[in-house]
Amino acid sequence: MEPGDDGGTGMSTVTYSVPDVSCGHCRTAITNEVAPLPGVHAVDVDLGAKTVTVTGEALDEQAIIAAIDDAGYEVALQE
Ligand SMILES: [Cu+2]
Repeated sequence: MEPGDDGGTGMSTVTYSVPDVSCGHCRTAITNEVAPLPGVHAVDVDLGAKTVTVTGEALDEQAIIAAIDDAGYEVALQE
């Protein structure tokens, strides 16, 4: 999926690799840190793929990385 697939509303999607997520607690901890950030509309933690996908407007990639780090997880931007 490409950023901007939704027809130009300014929404984009960024996926992060978070290798240590393993259970619902991880999902809740990360969601609670990332969801309140400016522009974030949705946070999807995939426990199988070990990724966090954030959808929103004018996302601050570094702020999201810092938030996941604050939750206690190693994180990298997934290319
Ligand atoms: Cu967990």
